[in-house]
Amino acid sequence: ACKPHTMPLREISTKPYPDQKFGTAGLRKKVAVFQQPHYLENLLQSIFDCVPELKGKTLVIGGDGRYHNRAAIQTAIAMAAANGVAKVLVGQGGIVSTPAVSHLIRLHAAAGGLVFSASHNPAGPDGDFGVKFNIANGGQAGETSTDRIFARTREIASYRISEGPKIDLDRRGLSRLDQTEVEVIDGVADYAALMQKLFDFELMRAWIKRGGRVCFDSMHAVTGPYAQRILVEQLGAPAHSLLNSQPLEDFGGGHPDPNLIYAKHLLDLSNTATSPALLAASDGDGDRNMILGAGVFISPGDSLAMLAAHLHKLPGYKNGIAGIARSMPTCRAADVVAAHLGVPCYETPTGWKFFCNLLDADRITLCGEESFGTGSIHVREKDGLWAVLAWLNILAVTGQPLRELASAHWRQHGRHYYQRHDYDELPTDKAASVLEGLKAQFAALPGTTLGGWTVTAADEFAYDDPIDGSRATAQGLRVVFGDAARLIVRLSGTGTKGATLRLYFERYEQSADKLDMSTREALNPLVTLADKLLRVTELTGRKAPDVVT
Ligand code: G16
Repeated sequence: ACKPHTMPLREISTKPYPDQKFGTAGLRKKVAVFQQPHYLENLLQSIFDCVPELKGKTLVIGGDGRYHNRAAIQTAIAMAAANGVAKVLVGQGGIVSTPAVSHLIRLHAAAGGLVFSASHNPAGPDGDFGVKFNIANGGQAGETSTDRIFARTREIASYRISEGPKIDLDRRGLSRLDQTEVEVIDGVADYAALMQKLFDFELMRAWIKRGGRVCFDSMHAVTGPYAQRILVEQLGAPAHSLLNSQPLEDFGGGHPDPNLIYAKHLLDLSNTATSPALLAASDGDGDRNMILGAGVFISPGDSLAMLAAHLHKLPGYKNGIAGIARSMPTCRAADVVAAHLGVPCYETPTGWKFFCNLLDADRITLCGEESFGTGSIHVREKDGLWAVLAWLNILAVTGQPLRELASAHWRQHGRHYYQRHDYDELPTDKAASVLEGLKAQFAALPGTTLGGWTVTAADEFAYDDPIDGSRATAQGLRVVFGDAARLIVRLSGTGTKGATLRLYFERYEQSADKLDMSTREALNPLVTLADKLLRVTELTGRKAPDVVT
């Protein structure tokens, strides 16, 4: 039933906050920062001011269920009402995954969406919080737009908020706040319906019925309800296939980053005699994925390449793929498949938003990043559960174990060994000195032989968007050794404390006797070479990376 409330709007004066610049994926800060009086309100008002298209239109609101999610959602609804948004769609319990928000925006022709999440960053009163703003195509707002919003946050003096009652986020249905219709919806249903269009649910159900086993870890974050509905209720997987599927405000004290460090238990399980055929995990807001099979870990770059090779076997992609894109630091395995298929492969800066123009223009069907992100044209965000279902469908349609599929792929296309080393919370100047030190050697590097490989190029990556002509500069440093290897260095755009330095190592092997090395063994020569070239220990005082994935 529709309960109308007409309450006065309030114009509240406030000071500007100078630190609301969006990073690689929205604005991420400690919860305490977002809890400062008027902090979130300043940012949201700046969005409403800079995006007048929201007036009179629909706004989708969701979050990953972390601490402060519900409070932020109530603020956003009250401000949407005060700023003339016609309709707000909000997920029940405030829970909607990032890819599901993207889908809801597109499905309901909304003018935009707000996602309250700091992705995989730990949650709770001492953890992180974040805001992402997505536009009408379902993708995150581009840099021109977020720069405008940032500029606005620095001059803003007041914001508008409705003083109406709070919305009951746990009860589905329609209500009204001032002139704005607020609908609390099942955040899972539309997403699950989309997955049914893309994948062969009957075939996957039969595969599970025949004894195919899956283990999916939601890491106490947003994908729990999605996995329960799709994997258990719709595909018939036994309930014990799901781990940590209850979303918790502190993610159970964990770090919902699906990689070999934070989901090591899945790696351990995959190496046992009783391993399920498919093991996977997703992150805080449901956009990342990690894929393993019995006895094999599929790196994100490999996952992208292998999905590209098999995608035409899945119902939603039966016409094949138009092209592929990967972020610059992601290994070049996808490039090899693209060349084999005769489709283009685009190299973009880190950040999913750079894929969106290519997706909108139908230049690409599939895209992915080394940071455990994979997705397709079905939405404008990376999509963790989508990747898991795509792999499940591939296992069901080929009838082959994942390990065999991977070996066959490497035999046909060669293998890209890959690893990322992170140095967290460095003083910004020290992190910058590593980049400067490498840049200073750029002119001298081409033609020199290091560790047995010859440098073919050394540069700072810049990207010219082929659709809108915009240019993104300073997107990371590359030392390229032809097709054989690459060393990439860049600073993270998602950290919340100090600077995070990332080193990426990639080595390509095609000969049959070099396809079964351990990643560590394969990359050791490159790591040694990078030590000499970058002098990380000397410049930062750090002896070893904090995280190796
Ligand atoms: C975000 C972005 C991704 C990016 C990743 C790592 O992921 O959406 O495009 O690859 O961060 O970025 P960086 O290397 O700059 O830290 P998420 O899942 O955190 O939203």
